[in-house]
Parts: sequence; structure tokens; C-alpha cells
Amino acid sequence: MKKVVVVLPTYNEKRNLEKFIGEVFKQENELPGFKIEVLIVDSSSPDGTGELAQKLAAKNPKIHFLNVGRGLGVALVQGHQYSLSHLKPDILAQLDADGQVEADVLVRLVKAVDEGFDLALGSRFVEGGKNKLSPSRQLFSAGSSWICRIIMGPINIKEFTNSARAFTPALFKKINLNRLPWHEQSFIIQPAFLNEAILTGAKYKEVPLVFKNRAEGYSKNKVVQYMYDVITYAIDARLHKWGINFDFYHYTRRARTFLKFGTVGLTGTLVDFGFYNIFINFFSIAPATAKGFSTEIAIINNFTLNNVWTFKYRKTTTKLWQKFIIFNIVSLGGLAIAVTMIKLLHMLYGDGFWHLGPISIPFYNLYFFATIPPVMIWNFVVNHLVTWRNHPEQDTH
Ligand SMILES: Nc1nc2c(ncn2[C@@H]2O[C@H](COP(=O)(O)OP(=O)(O)OP(=O)(O)O)[C@@H](O)[C@H]2O)c(=O)[nH]1
Ligand SMILES: [Mg+2]
Repeated sequence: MKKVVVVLPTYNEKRNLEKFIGEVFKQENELPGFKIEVLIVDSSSPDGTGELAQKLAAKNPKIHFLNVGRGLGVALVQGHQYSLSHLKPDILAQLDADGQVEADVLVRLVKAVDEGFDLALGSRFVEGGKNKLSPSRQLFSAGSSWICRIIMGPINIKEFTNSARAFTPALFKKINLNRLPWHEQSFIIQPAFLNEAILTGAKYKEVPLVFKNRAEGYSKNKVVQYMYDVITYAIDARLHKWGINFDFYHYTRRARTFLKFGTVGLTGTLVDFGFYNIFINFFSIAPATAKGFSTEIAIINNFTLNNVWTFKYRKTTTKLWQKFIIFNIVSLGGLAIAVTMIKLLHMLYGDGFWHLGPISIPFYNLYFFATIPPVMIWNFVVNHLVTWRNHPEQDTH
């Protein structure tokens, strides 16, 4: 009898878990010569999934339990490591525990590995596969895989982002865990694991998979963030294949807060410009007064967006109104930097035009653009270090 150990990562899946395990075990009927065991890998779910899993494991020797830190990558990698060191599997497998994937994919995955493939991939996009999600989620899953196919390769793989997989212990041991971003709290583990597996020379096969909407619980996938991760990871992997070992994924992930801040700054500039024009044209307000009001509206816009988006994850000790006052002072500092810079540049270069083919750009506009990078850096650094200063020890969970 050969043994398949299926890793089931769970985070708040109490209402889905037991039913899904039942469905996984049913697949034994279609897999003569194999016995199935499951390893539930939970990250201290607040809904009590871990307690339920421990109860199930105590009742059934084919159910195992492991608690790990947060993140899908941590759950999958440490799950398989535990499986190898404690459960002696012939085949390693993994499935989402929320029941979105029809469990019969396991039969096709295991058979493919048994036929001699090192890695079998569940895929919604091969013949027989189905994606029953909402149209927007379908676009998102198809888009992520296309980005991987084109930028990272190989082009012949149709689905990069699904968790349903089976592979040999030998392949898992060959994966370069140092290059795999498995510590990140991101679903990037799926395309990244696949990429690293292929770099080891793994023979792979895609098998059809049916993917449904969730019956219970909620999604832990953050769509926009995931898209960003997929694009930057795919570029990283492409550079690596070309022999350029620059940790693009790592650095762009670290730079994410800065990029969000820059995006907010851009919306602020548009708001400032828009209101400035509205006040002058529709309310006949004098330009200087209009600028005062439009800038303050832009400051409120930027403050709100930075608070609910850019720095949302920060645990701060200051109150909202205190942050707002500091933010205004910081913005005034930025204004002072910009005014000083323009004054200096004007003293140095005076008035004139920069001729760019048929277009002539007045120097005063060049001065304007020159102020953007230093002011943005000033605003970012001070708001990062003061306004939304992170105090992780405030986190009581
Ligand atoms: N152990 C562990 N499991 C996780 C973590 N995050 C997600 N999971 C599990 O990974 C699987 C996939 O997560 P989902 O939230 O279902 O993501 P998804 O299937 O892409 O999104 P939906 O289609 O909206 O469900 C589920 O079984 C989750 O419970 C985590 O931090 N730790
Ligand atoms: Mg899911």
C-alpha cells in the first residue's frame, strides 16, 4: 500500500473542514493501492479551527494536526516538512481546505505522480477543468496565470495559481527554499513553488480541476495585492532565468508602502488642481485663496487615503486627530522645501525655455517637477517615522 499525505492549510475554516475531509477520504475508493491521510496545518485560527482539527485527529489516526505561524507559504512548506519527517508519505499532496476544489482532483493528481511525473498540477484551464467563480474573479485567476505564462514561463502551463497539487518527496527535497518566498504572507507561494520545481528539472503534468464558490467562511486572498505580487515575482523569476540575480520581488514588496504613498500623492495633485480650477471658474475666488482651499482639500484627501490604505496595517499610538495635525504640519514642511527649491533654482537658472523638438517647456514648470521627488521623500519619511509610526507591541492579539 502506498501512502498519500494531503496537507490541508486552514485559517478560519471551521465550518468547511470536517465535510471536506470526508470528501477527501472518499477518493480512496478511486485509488486502489493507495491509502490517504490528511495533515491539517492551522495558523492559530481565531474561530477555533485548530481545536476542531485536534478533536478530529484524536478520533481518527489518519488525521494529523500541526499548528504553524501565519501565512499560506509557511503552512504548506512546514506541513510537507512535517509530513516527510513524521508520516512517511510516498506522495505529497495539498488541497485548499475550504471545499472550493472538487476533491476528485486528488485522484487525477495522485495517478499522474504514480505514472512517473514529479509534479501534478490541478488546473481550471485545461480540458475538463472549470472555474465557477464570479466573472471578476475568473478574470483575475485567468489574468494571473497569463502574466506567469508570458513573463516567467513556461508558456505551455495553463494554471500557475492553484493549490491543488501532488508531488514526489524527492522533488520537494530538491526545492531551493532559500529562493522560495515561503515566509511572505502571500499566496505567491503557488506560482513560486511551481517555478522552483521546474528549475530543478521536474517533469510535470496538468490535470483538470473544478473550482467552485465558497460555501462557508471568507476569502483570505487580497486581489490587488496578489496581482502586484504575481507581476513582481514573475519579473524576478524571469531575471533569474536570464542569470540576473537581483531580488526584485523582495525589494518591490518592501517598496510597496512607498509606491502606495506615491499613488496617493498623485491623486492629491489631481484633487488640488481640480478644486483650484473649480474655485476660480465657478466661484470667482481669487487664485491665491483658491490655492489655499484646494491644497487643504488635497491634504484631507491624502490623509484619508493614507490612513485607510497606505498605512492601514500600522499599529499606532496616536489618535486620528493627532495624526491629522501632524500630517498637516509635515505637508507644510513639504511646501517650505518646494518653495525654497524653486527660489534657489530660479536664482541659479532664471527664466527661459527648454526646447524639446516642437515643444517649449518653460523653466518654471521644470522647477515645479523638480520639487516632486524631494517633497515626496520628505513627506514619506516623516509620515512613515512619525505620523503612522509602527508600534507592533500595541498588538495585543
Ligand atoms: N494555515 C494557514 N492557512 C491559510 C492561511 N491563509 C489561507 N489559508 C488557507 O489556504 C486556503 C486558500 O485560501 P482562500 O482564502 O480560500 O483563498 P482562495 O481560495 O484563493 O480565495 P476564495 O476563492 O475567495 O476562497 C484555505 O484553505 C485557507 O484556509 C494562513 O495564513 N495559514
Ligand atoms: Mg478558497
